[in-house]
Amino acid sequence: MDYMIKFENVLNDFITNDKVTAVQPYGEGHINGTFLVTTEQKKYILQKINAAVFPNSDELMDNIVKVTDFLLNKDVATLEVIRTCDGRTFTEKNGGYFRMYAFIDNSVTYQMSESIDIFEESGFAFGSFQKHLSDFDAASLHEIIPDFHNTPKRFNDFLEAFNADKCGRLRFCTAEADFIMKRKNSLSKVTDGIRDGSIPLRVTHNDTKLNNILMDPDTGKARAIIDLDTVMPGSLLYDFGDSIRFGASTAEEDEPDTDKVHFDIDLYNAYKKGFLRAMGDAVTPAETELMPYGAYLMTIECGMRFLTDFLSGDTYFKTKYPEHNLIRCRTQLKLVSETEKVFGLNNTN
Ligand code: ADP
Ligand code: GN1
Ligand code: MG
Repeated sequence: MDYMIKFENVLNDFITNDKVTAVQPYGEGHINGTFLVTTEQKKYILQKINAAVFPNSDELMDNIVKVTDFLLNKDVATLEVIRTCDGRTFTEKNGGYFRMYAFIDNSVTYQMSESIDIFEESGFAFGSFQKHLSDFDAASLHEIIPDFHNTPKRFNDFLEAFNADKCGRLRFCTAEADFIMKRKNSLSKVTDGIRDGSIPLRVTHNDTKLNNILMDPDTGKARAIIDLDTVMPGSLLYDFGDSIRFGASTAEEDEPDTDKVHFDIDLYNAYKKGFLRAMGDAVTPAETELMPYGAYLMTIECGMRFLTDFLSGDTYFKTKYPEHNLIRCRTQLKLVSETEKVFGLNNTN
């Protein structure tokens, strides 16, 4: 497909006095359509916003501008939203919504922890991100995806998809569904804690996987935290746990051979060390105690979401083949059982 031609009218809205020389699909995100745009003078990231996931582009971009402006005021490197020629933060073209970011050069993203140091650095980067946002006005943010990490609600969504079995796929995943069902009473510690005040509500990133950090391949240091679509009020345990579920695994999220997938306690400890180095004593004792549970919770939640999408016909996450969401679910459930063993969590009561 010639994306240069396909997106010509979109690019004309953002780029003047320069000539686009190439447009190609970029990155491994599961949600938006991401393209690297090369011009004679610069590089950009063009994104087609996933309108099914983010139906309100105005509110989405309003959040992102607020957060990036806030970080820039603190001299923290962050995404730079490129405006359209007439000053808008996104444009609507051909029935889609498009935005542009400056391309952050000399950066890489990792699909798994290639070394302990990389993962520790990512812990420091996400911890710093959370610390920088500790005085951000949470009330000024739109709740872009309500109940994003409401795990009991995610379980109900799973149950609905299970009962509907609208694609006839349940017969391929009864063991996985059963594994999740057995844990249905173990999913509410964080939502309960937020409700009764024992866990503080903070401004969190909510999608802290390793490929949402741009790293400098030469220095091994984080350049910027990206994918700010889901910055919303939440728990520190969501950010901590989601990083662990992705980065403390010995394999990629969609490794088909689950024998290669293990929860690695050394990676867990390295991330925790980096995260706490950044957060200092801002972490409460209740949060510290629940860190292993947070890792469990975010991993089973994600496994549940992949299975829900598999049962519903792959309408949410981008997939490359028909069983992709099931394969992803399996890696998460393998990690869940190992996390439970390592930390002695009893979640099947
Ligand atoms: P998704 O919401 O689909 O995950 P992301 O915003 O995370 O989309 O972008 C997908 C990938 O594109 C990232 O993992 C990263 O590799 C790359 N990317 C995104 N923004 C930039 C940027 N400003 N500079 C360089 N690479 C970027
Ligand atoms: C999605 O957008 P991306 O690929 O960084 C998803 C996360 C999941 C993750 C699983 C908005 O993240 O919640 O944990 O896939 N993002 C959204 O890999 O749903
Ligand atoms: Mg992403």
